Amino acid sequence: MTLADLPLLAVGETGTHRAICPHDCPDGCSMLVSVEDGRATGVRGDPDHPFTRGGLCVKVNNYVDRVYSPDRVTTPLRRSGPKGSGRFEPISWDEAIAEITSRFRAVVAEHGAEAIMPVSYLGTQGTLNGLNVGDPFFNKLGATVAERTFCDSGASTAYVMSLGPTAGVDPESLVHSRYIVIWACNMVSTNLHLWPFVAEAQKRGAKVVVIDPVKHRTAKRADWHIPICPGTDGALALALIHVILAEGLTDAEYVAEHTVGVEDLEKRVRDCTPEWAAAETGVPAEDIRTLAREYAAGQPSMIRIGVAIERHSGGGQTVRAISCLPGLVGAWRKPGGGLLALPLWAFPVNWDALSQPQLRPEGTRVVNQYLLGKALTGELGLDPGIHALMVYNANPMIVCPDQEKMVAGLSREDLFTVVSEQFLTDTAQFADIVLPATTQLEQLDVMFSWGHFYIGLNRPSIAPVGEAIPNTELFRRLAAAMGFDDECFGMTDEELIEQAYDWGAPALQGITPKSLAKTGWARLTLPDADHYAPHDIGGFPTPSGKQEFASAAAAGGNFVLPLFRQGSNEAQPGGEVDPLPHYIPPAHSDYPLHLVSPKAHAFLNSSYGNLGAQQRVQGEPSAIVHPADAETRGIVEGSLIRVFNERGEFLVKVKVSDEVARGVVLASMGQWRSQAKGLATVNAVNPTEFADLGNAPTFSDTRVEVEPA
Ligand SMILES: Nc1nc2c(c(=O)[nH]1)N[C@H]1C(S)=C(S)[C@@H](COP(=O)(O)OP(=O)(O)OC[C@H]3O[C@@H](n4cnc5c(=O)[nH]c(N)nc54)[C@H](O)[C@@H]3O)O[C@H]1N2
Ligand SMILES: Nc1nc2c(c(=O)[nH]1)N[C@H]1C(S)=C(S)[C@@H](COP(=O)(O)OP(=O)(O)OC[C@H]3O[C@@H](n4cnc5c(=O)[nH]c(N)nc54)[C@H](O)[C@@H]3O)O[C@H]1N2
Ligand code: SF4
Ligand SMILES: [Mo]
Repeated sequence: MTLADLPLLAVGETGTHRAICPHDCPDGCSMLVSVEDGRATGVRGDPDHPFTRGGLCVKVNNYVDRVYSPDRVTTPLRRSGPKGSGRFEPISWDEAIAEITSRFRAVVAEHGAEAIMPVSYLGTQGTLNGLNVGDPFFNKLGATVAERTFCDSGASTAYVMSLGPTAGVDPESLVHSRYIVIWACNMVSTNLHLWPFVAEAQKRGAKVVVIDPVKHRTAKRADWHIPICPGTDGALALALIHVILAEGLTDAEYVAEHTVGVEDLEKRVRDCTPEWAAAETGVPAEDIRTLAREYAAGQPSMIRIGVAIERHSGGGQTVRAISCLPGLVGAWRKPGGGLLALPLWAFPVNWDALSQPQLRPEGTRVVNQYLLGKALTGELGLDPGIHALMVYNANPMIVCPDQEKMVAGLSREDLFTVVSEQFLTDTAQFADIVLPATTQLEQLDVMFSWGHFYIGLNRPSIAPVGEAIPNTELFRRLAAAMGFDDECFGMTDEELIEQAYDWGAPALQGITPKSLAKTGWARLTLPDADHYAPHDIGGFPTPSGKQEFASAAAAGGNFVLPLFRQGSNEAQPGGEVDPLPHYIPPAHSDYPLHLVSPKAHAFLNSSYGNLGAQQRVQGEPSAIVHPADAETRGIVEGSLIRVFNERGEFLVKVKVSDEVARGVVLASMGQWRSQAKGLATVNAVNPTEFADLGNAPTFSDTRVEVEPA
């Protein structure tokens, strides 16, 4: 079966084409693309898709302006000025591939293959072109394995330790929730299409609680906003457990039948009183008691954790503690109850087929991309050092900490850097070779979602702009030029789709690439959201089959899931892990203010940070400082401030507002360095320390000082 021969609109044919938004966003929206005479003229949300419901978002509404932006990279480019000057000259694809492969070969000959490192993330989250697209090539090459724990790795490790790799609840079931706790997630900005389900529940009488140091768009729509000191959520969660156990608010039958370790948990939280947690978190003890009582009584109750929850020293244990709550109160019993984190596990993705881990020489070293600045400047003591870098689907200059070191590293004359991109990002500006990448309207892919249960097929609606190619084609060309002849390197996109999923799996009954080509998307074959309570009678994919308060997997030590490290199961991060959840306070610092750097409303990570329409919505780069903190520092609204610590500094305009808790500074991420006053953004001050589990970043564990600039 091939997709090519289906009676569907041909690429560029006038009419309405189907697509799926490519972005690293839980919503996975279904898009309709209008095409006239080979040119896309507009995109809109698919009204029939139960999650998209006819709307996209401020980032993607004008996607065609991204596709046809005059700033698109449309041919391969070779650097023609000093590193970082942004001066390039066009070259042919043949020249580009020849230069890359000859430089790679020279590096291998002189330093060994581990001197080459890929850097990639989720510019597109397509199954083919996304996270794992380069893995077979770099595994075969024997290059340094890139560990990619940017997002949700720590939370995923913790979640799997507690519950196993379960898809968990259906996000659409939230309409049935009676009590919804949105914990470290600015849903209205970052998971917009889930909000209507929450709003519907709220209309039906559910109480919506937001736990967040920031009174953001979502908090303003909640019934109760609980401001918390960043990095202390673990204390709050343990105190909630304490109250639930001490006051006998558990679902005793559920606990007895479907959970493991409640006696040990009870001992563990004995001293975690609301008063203790109040001192840590800044949340009054009476509020903690009220929250525990309401959460336990409000069945079915739901907790939606955001990604930021993992981002501090004890982030993993925080997720472990939070994940105990639904088991204790029996929230899993009914649709609308449980824990919503990453429903990705519902999709039967064949990760090993995507990564081809068996091609990798045994014992190949692993370097985490968060440490890239240090790796490039020699601070990690790597032997061999990194001499060639290939960046695709990522903008490390903006999304990684240690920005000053990143600049220093990427400026090295003896480093050969290739960047595959749609735009000359701050990273691409430092490349030796830039390669033009297609957008979603120009490529074929199958799309899973980490925010709903619909799989989708994205067929190309227009021909590639200029000489842009999909990532799959890029790695086919590189592999051919390197002489790699394993079967996977010769596969077409259609063939890659066949092996990317277990199409015979229960979740894909009646769904094939061919059927998806017709319908665009399909709900996984699971019960509908009104009747879906996957753990109503336990059945967790853990060693015990129960929810594990005391986790057998945790007792085995810390780990990073293989999908975040090119399929590698070797050399997992060290460190024993207490099988019971516990509290790890934020790291010590001499700087007084807590900095959080969440997502920008109008950018998608750093994507769109260069585009006018989104810049206008986002407004000038700014930081929010609490009025009391501003006053003691002589900072006035609208002025320029310096945000700094021992690692670096950046300059932004200040907004003085009690939207942030006292002692908290907010500077959203995504702004481009080249457009920032002082040529630095928020990741100039963020730490490279890992959280306790899954090598998660610690963005929410950053302390700074601010002063007038
Ligand atoms: N508009 C927009 N949408 C996006 C993205 C984007 O860049 N822009 N990016 C996408 C991606 S990749 C992801 S991972 C998701 C992430 O989306 P979310 O899960 O919403 O994560 P963040 O925006 O990082 O942070 C959410 C909230 O966590 C709060 N927070 C920070 N530290 C703490 C803490 O220690 N405790 C508590 N309780 N709260 C804390 C912040 O104040 C912020 O309001 O969004 C996706 N959607
Ligand atoms: N301070 C701070 N830092 C953070 C975060 C935070 O909350 N605060 N969040 C972290 C999180 S959750 C994430 S997910 C990461 C995100 O990190 P990244 O995934 O690196 O996100 P982007 O900045 O959007 O960069 C993706 C790049 O890929 C390019 N691209 C898009 N599609 C394609 C394609 O098909 N092919 C190729 N070759 N390129 C393509 C885009 O143009 C864009 O420049 O950032 C992390 N960094
Ligand atoms: S970025 Fe998210 S909300 Fe916006 S269109 Fe894409 S999937 Fe939908
Ligand atoms: Mo993310």
